[in-house]
Amino acid sequence: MYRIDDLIPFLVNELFDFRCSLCSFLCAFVQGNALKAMSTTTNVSRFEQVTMAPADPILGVSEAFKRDESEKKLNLGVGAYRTEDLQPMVLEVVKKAERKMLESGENKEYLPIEGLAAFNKATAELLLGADNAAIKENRVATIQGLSGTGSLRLGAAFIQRYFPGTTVYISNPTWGNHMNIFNDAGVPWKHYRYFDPKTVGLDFEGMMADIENAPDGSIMLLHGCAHNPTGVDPTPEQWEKIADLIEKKNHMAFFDVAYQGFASGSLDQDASSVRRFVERGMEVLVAQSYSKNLGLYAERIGAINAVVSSADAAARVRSQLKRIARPMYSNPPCHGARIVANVVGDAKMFDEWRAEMQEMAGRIKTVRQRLFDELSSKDKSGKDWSFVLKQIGMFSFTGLNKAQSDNMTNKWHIYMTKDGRISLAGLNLAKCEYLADAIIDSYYNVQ
Ligand code: PLA
Repeated sequence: MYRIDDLIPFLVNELFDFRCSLCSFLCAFVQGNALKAMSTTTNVSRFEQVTMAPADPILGVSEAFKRDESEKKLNLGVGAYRTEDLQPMVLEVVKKAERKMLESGENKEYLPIEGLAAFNKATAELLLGADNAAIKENRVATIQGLSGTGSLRLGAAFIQRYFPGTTVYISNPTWGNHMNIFNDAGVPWKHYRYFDPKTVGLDFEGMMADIENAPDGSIMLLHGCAHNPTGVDPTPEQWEKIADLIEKKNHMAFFDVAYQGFASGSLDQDASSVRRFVERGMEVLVAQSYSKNLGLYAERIGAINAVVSSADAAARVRSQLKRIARPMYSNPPCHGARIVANVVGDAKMFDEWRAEMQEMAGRIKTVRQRLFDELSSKDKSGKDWSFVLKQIGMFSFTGLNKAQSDNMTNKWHIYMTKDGRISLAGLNLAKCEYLADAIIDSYYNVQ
């Protein structure tokens, strides 16, 4: 039996709900009819107020390249590896892993939210070294991500949720998408000095001063190796000083490792910056990508790793990263994860991968050398082009300004980003002379 007193709050609630529903129904009715009237009478779309977005500064370059009908055209925009014939390349070891996967009849069931266990194990080991203490002590929370970008985005969402208001410091310049990622995740960011155009090298003093002056406990986004776009990395001694300062200031490093193996040709050497921090017992976030080193651009395979100070904290961080991933995309795709797990988990295939990666890194070094030779022999002014040789990784940061970069594209049909970056991974020996002519023309004849 209910007493009327007990029912009063319930009735009030019901009445309130009914009033709200009635209100929203009436509003929707009026609004719906108004819109219907608008679109039937004036044919105005509700999307009328949506403005045209600008083309992406990197991927938009490939779209413009496709539209160009010139035979001379050359795409040095996006950092995607091409063969000497300027064709995209699928690594032999990837084809081998795919054949193995097909033969074993893998199914297409959902992966867990955190991704393929074998991949997560392999990727953390590749990053930190299989015998790393943090791995042995279960202090690493690894979540498979949608390649480097998606993994950075998960890390950014985690920062927004657990370190609200903390500023992320990003190198100036950097990969253009870094700013978009933190903006969209609602994370405040600022630049730290990184590149000195006068020396075409690292502005180490500026970088250290900015890290020192950032509020204690800030987050420093660092390129693990092969800095994009400058191709300029700190030396091991400078890394040590950067780690000292970050530790002293109680900052946290967030590494973006998009080119492991592509800077030096060695997976271990290219991970040494991250390992240095981890060996000192510092907590770090690390985003990884297999787009470049395994050529898995379209598979969207990578990971976010949180190396923390206890197994207990790692379990909690992992659970929260999963919680962030679930409403974004539910769970990650399996194909690329299986390729990586197969290649890294099989000693023979792993060696084959290393050989192919060294071949890719080697081809880039060869065109780098040839481009330098062409520039030096053609330019009689005595300008020092040796920065082309000193820069590492996929790119060369030419120092060409926007107008000069426009000239490269409009006159010479050479597609590149407007910050003066060229991807040497899209260049071959045959085109080095033509590229050197275009750079010299743009450098001296365009202001
Ligand atoms: N981090 C850095 C520093 C990068 O240069 C890139 C890719 C990524 C992360 C993300 O790559 P992923 O999502 O494919 O793993 N940069 C490219 C491509 C190669 C791009 O802009 O998306 C570039 O041309 O700069």
